[in-house]
Amino acid sequence: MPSKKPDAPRNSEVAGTQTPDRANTNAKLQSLEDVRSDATGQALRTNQGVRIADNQNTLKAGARGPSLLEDFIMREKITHFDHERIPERIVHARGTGAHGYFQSYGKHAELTKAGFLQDPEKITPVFVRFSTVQGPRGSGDTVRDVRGFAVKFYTDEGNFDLVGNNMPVFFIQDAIKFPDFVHAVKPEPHNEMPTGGSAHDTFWDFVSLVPESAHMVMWAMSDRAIPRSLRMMEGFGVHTFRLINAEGVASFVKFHWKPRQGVHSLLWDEAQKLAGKDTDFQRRDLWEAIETGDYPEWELGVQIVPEADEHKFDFDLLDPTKIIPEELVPVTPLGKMVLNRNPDNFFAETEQVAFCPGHIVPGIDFTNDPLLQGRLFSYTDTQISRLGGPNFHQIPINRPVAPNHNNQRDAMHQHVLHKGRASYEPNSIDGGWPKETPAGPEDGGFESYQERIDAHKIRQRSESFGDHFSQARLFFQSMSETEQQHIIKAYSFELGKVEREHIRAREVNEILANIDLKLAAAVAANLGLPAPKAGSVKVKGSQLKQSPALSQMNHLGDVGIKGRKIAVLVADGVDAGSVDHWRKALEAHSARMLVLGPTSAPVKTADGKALAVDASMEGMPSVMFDGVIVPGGKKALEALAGSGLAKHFLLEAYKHLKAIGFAAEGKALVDGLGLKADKGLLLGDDQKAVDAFVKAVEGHRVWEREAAAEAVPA
Ligand code: HDE
Repeated sequence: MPSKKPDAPRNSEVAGTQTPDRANTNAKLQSLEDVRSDATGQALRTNQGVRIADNQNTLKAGARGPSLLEDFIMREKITHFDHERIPERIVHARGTGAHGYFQSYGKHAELTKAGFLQDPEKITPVFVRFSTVQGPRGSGDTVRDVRGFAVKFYTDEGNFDLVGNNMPVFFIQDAIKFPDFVHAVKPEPHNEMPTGGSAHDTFWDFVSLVPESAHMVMWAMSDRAIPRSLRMMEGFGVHTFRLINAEGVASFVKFHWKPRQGVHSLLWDEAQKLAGKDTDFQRRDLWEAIETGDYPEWELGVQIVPEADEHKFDFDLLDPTKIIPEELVPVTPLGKMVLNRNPDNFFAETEQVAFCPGHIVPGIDFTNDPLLQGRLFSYTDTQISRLGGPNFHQIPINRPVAPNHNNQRDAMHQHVLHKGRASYEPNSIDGGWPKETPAGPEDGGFESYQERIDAHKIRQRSESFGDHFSQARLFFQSMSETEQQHIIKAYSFELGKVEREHIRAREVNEILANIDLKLAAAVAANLGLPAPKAGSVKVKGSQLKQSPALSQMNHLGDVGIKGRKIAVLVADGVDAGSVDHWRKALEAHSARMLVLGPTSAPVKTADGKALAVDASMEGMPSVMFDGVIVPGGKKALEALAGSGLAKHFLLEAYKHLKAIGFAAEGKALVDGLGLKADKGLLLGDDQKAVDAFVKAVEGHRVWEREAAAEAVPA
C-alpha cells in the first residue's frame, strides 16, 4: 500500500491555482464550466430563445377544442422529448461515473516518456466510469457480474483511456468470439431473461463449450463478482501493454489499480436482497462517499517485464486469459488516483463519455494480444451509432485538454467552426497548418513501437494459448477455505438455474473436473449429478502452487474503517449519552454513522429529549451497513427486544457476519436472540469494546462466525 507520497490538492483547490503545471486541469474544468447551464434567475424560453408565457396549456381551437399544429412551443417541446434517449451501450450499459485526478509518485522516465508519469507536481484530471456488463441501463447494481473500471486521463499530450475491469483476465482469447460470448451472457433472446446475471442456459452452454473461459468464469463465480462497493475493487488493464521510454526502450506491462479502501465483497444473500432493497446500492455508495468528502483512492501500479523476458513464463503474455502472478512479478506503484467530484449531469457526463483502449499517448503502446487488437476497432465504431456520428470527441466530457487541430471536417453534430480554406495536408494556402510533429523525445509526435513482424497471414491460435486450466486451478487453490466455499456455492447456484442437464454435466465433467476435483465433486453433489472422475485434460499446472495476492483476504486496505457505514439502532428510552459516545468513537475513525429508529420520526431519549433519526430500520435494512451498534437505555432495549423489525435487523446482520456492538445492558437482548458473543459480537462500550468493534469492521466480516451463522434464519 502507498508509502509516503505527496498529497495532491483537491480539484476545487486546483481550480484556484495559477501555476503552469495546473493549466490543463484548469482548462478541463473550465471546458466543462463553459457548457454548464444554470437556469437560476433565467426566463423559460424555447430553443430559439423566445420567452414562453404559458407552459401549462397547448394552443387549442377553444378551451375544449382540438390542439393546433401551429403550436410551435408544444411541438418543439414534445419533439425534443421524443428523442431524449440514445442507444445504451451494447455491454456495460449500467454504470456510474466520477471526476478526480491522477498524480504520479515521481519521474518514471526509465519506463516511459508519457508526460503524466514524470512529475509529482502535475495533476492530471480523470473521469472514471464503473459498470456492470450484462444488464441494461436500469438493471440492479449488485448482480453477480464483472465490473468495468474505465479511466480517462486528460493528459496534456492527449487523452489516455485505461478501459479495464475489476478482474484481470477475460472469457475469450480472440476478439472474433466477443459477439458470441456477449450473445450468450445477455438475457436470452426469446423472453429477455434474466436481467443482469449469468445464471441461465445460454451462458453456461457457451462457457462449457469454450474451455478458454474457465479461468475467467472462476473469477466470475468468486466474491470479486459481488463487490461491497465500487470503492473496494481492484482494477486491471487485463491485456499486456507496452511502456516506452525516450530512448525507445520498451517494457511489457500489466496495469493494476489497488484500492486503499481494501478489496471487499458482499455476501451472495446480501447481493440478492440489495437488488430489491436498493437497485442503486453501488452508485449511491460512491455518490455519498464523494459528497461526504470520503474521497476514494487507488494506487496505479504496473507489473514490468523486460522485452528480453517475454518468453520466460509458462503462459503467453499476449493471452488475455492469463495473469502474471504478483509473486513472480510484483506491482511497481506509479501514482495515485483520487475521485473527488460527482458529475453535475448523469447524461451529459456518465452516459456520453466514450472510452476507447485505442486512446493512448506517446510512451504507451499496444501488444499483439488478439483481444486487444479487436477492441481497438470496436470502441470508436460503437460510438458512431450510440452517440450519433464521428464527432463524439467534441462532446465536453470527451474533449481532450490538449488541442486537436486536424483536417477532419463536417459530419453529424459538428460543433467546431473551422476557419480557413485548406482542409487538407499538405497545403500552401493556410501556411501548411496544421503540421505534423516529428517523433522523438524533443518534439513528441506519436510514433508506434517498431516491432519486427515476419509471419504468414493466417487464421490460427498460437499453441502457447493452449493451457486453459492451470491458472484457473491456481486461482481456486489460492483462495481461503471460505472463499472456496463461496465459489462452490456460486457454481451450484448458477448451474442450478440451468434447465438442460447436459449443460450442467458438461461444465462439471469437462471444465471443473480439469480445474480441481474437490470443486467439481462438491458442485456435482449439490446438483445431484454423479461424482465426477478426474478431468481428461493433462493440466501441466502453474509455476506456483499458490498466489496469495489472489485472495481478497490479503487486501484489507490501509484506511481502517474510514467511510464504512454503521447503523445505530434506537427506540424511545435510548440513552443519549451512549449514542454520543459511539458517535464520537466512530467519528474518530471517520466511519459514517446513521441512527435508525422504528420509524423515521424522532425518538424520545431516556432524559426526555428528542433524538432525530436518519432513517427507519425498514427504510435502511441491515444489508446496507457494515456494522451495527445497539446503545444503552433499558426501555429502548426492551422495545427493540419486542420489535420484529429490530430483531430481524440484528439476526440478519449476525447472519451476514457483521460486527455488532451491544451496550452492556443489552445482554438480555443478545440472549433473547439466541446469539453468542464472538470476535465481532461485543458487549460493553468501554475502550476495549470500541477497539474490538473497529477491528471487526476493519476485517469486514467475522469469518469465524460462519458455522454458527448457518443455523440462524434470516
Ligand atoms: Fe469492452 N466494449 N469489449 N471490454 N468494455 C465496450 O464500448 C469490446 C473487453 C470494457 O464505461 C463497448 O463504448 C470488444 C475487455 C469496459 O463506457 C464495446 C471486446 C475489457 C467498457 C466493447 C471487449 C473490456 C466496455 C460497449 C473483445 C476489459 C465500458 C460500449 C474484443 C479489459 C466502458 C462502448 C464505459 C465497453 C467492445 C472486451 C472493458 C462494444 C469487441 C477484455 C470497462 O465497444
